Amino acid sequence: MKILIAGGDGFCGWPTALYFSERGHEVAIADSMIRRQWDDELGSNSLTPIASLKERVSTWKGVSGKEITTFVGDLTDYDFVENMFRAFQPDAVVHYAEQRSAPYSMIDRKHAVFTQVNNVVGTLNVLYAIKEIVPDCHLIKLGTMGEYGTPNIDIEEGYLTVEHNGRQDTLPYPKQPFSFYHLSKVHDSHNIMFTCRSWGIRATDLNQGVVYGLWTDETKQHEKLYNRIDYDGVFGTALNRFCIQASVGHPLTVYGKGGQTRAFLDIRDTLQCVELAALNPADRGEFRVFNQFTEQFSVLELAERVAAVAKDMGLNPEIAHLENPRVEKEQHYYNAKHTKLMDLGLKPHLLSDDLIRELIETADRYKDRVDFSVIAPNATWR
Ligand code: USQ
Repeated sequence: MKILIAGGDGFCGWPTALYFSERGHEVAIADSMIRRQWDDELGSNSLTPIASLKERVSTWKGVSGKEITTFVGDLTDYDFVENMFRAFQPDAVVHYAEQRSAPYSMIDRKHAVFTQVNNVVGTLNVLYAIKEIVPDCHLIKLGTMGEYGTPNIDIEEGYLTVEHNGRQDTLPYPKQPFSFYHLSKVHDSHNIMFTCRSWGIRATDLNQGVVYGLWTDETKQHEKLYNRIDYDGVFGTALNRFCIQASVGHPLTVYGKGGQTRAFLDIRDTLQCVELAALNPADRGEFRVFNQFTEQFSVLELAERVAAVAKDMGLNPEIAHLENPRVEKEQHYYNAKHTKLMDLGLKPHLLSDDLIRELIETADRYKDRVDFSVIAPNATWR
């Protein structure tokens, strides 16, 4: 299969590109390199040192003998998108190329506008390129569990069957997202659904939870293949941040009470899920939605898990309850369905103490790279 990985230099995209390449698919990466510029803007960095995209793909060629094509450019530039689609003619596009941080989108007006323009326009351009150039191509779009928010009823996979005034219909599940970033993915979902209905596009919206972990079979093979891992208050996410904090002796930053419950998955399962979607494409005109996660945890539960492992390792972890910079429920009902990927054959890597230990050890190896001044959350929702 010819697979285009948009956002293929990022935390999920890079390991996905290697995973498909390893399995014999013809892979191309599209990336504007903007994730690296956000590090410069925020004065932050990846815990692990990361090679340039050029070095990454040439190292992969050396290690595996396999070629990955790269297209460096921005999806909001339609000339770039059009030329790339004409040159590569993908059978599937895995679309990660979005601004994916909720706090970044909430910094100020400029960052909110940037996030929504970047994400919504980039996806629209991909939809037009599919329609005009490769109408049979399957769009595998990374959405987010955060599109649903935290309703007081079970969360279904994309759709809810509703009875109203004696009539029944199956409708898109109501969306109550957490941030301007999460809203951008809601807007994407609506645009994609519309083009499935109007143009017969085939699409899968993967509503992914919070991804944790770092290492995959491929990224482990050479230090120039290492993946990035974020620990700062803007791009770092709950579990990975807690492991790195425990390792370097920073209090674990639970926001508020910590009863916020979210859906989580191991990065190795991200790769499996995307592969399952690619190998079992949506039909023409179908807008398919999968909830992509394996377990749900409250933030405090995760901090306690990490603290227990860290203690076992002889560390002295502390859990801090910081004033919550976000506007979100800190105690709520949460029960999200996630059977569709399991039905396709997903074999989950559930959260283990071994994985937490490995992350703490990785952070210890690179502790000199950790800048304490970027750990605190600085963007507020208010
Ligand atoms: N949180 C803390 N302490 C921290 C970091 C986060 O208590 O140090 C809390 C937040 O308040 C929130 C929860 O943990 O309640 C999750 O926050 P997060 O920063 O780990 O993840 P989030 O902002 O939700 O975004 C991440 C990814 C995003 C993806 C989303 C999936 O950055 O791209 O869409 O996870 S989901 O959470 O299901 O919406």
